[in-house]
Amino acid sequence: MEITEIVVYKLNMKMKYPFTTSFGTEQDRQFLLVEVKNKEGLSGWGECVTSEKPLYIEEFTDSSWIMLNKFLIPQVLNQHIEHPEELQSLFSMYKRNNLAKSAIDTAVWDLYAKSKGIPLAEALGGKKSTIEVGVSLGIEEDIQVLLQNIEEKTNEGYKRIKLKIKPEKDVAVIEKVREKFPTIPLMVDANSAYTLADVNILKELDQFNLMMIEQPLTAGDLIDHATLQKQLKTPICLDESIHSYEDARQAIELGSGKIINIKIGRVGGLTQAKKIHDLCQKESIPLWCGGMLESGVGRAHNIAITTLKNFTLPGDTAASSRYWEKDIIEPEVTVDNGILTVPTDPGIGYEVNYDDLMKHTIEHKTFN
Ligand code: OSB
Ligand code: MG
Repeated sequence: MEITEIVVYKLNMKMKYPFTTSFGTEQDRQFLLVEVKNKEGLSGWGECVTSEKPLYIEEFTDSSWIMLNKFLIPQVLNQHIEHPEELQSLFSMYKRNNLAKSAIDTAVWDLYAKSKGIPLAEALGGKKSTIEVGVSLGIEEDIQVLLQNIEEKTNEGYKRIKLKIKPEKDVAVIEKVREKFPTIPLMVDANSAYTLADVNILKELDQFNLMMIEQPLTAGDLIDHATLQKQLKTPICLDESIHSYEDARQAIELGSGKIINIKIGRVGGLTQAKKIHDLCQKESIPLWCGGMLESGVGRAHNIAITTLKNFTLPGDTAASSRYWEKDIIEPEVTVDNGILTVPTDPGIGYEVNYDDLMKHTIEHKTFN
């Protein structure tokens, strides 16, 4: 594959509903798409799943824009690349910036699969033709609104419900949820809002038969999570603590959690995601695929990686309509009773609608 042109698009896309986590509320998504083109005129697409502000992770849309333009794109433009795994050595001298790296990595994987005429899932070694998915629900001021949201998503058939929590919006909320929905598959995500000083609150969550507690402690931490896991019956799932294969290996060795949420962006792309997958499979650590409120492009990559064997738990890849009035891909991602059918067309298996893309694009830059 010879990559002859790369286009970076900066988009603003308003979600249907605001989404509130322990770190803030987001409704206007600002993120990047990367299109890599080869001589034959094929396009591969990747999403840089940043936000306007560095609230979830240290990267943000403008920092990734610079990272891509100044450092990463020159590494791949007009290069001959046989396989997407070669990006590992092309990018390795640049530290972190995984969301930016992932945008190119995923686009090159898409282009690679398209050039072979096979679905991305197959190129990654995935075998599933359908995947089970859950949904992540934001914090609500009004508990009645939250209960209604849970009822709606449960009726739609999502395979598990994830609730965002933060201090003061935790035990009492989950207690009310469990009163109304005693048996639904339920988990919580704290996005690093607690410390070991809150161990008593976190222990109280043990009584609600939760599938897991996601990232209760500081982003990047492995040691305190290991201390906490020893005191909890509920499995801890790591999100913001896992940025690489080495993080995953050390987390498993330390016992920092029993489950890992893989986000393709956070680990720097599909090659790393697959490597972490293989390690976790060997170590009997179940996985699921996390979400970053993606457009259809990022969503398509999430679907493809979830077809790997050890993604045994339902992830956050809900239908396009849960986020968008109209997604930028065709067809849009649909979910039927919690089951998502993996596309079979080459590459990501969805077409980017160029008119819709340009409607949301505030700036774009072509490299050739
Ligand atoms: O922690 O998993 C998270 C959204 C933005 C940033 C971080 C997270 C999330 C979600 C929503 O939980 C996942 C989704 O529906 O895409
Ligand atoms: Mg999370």
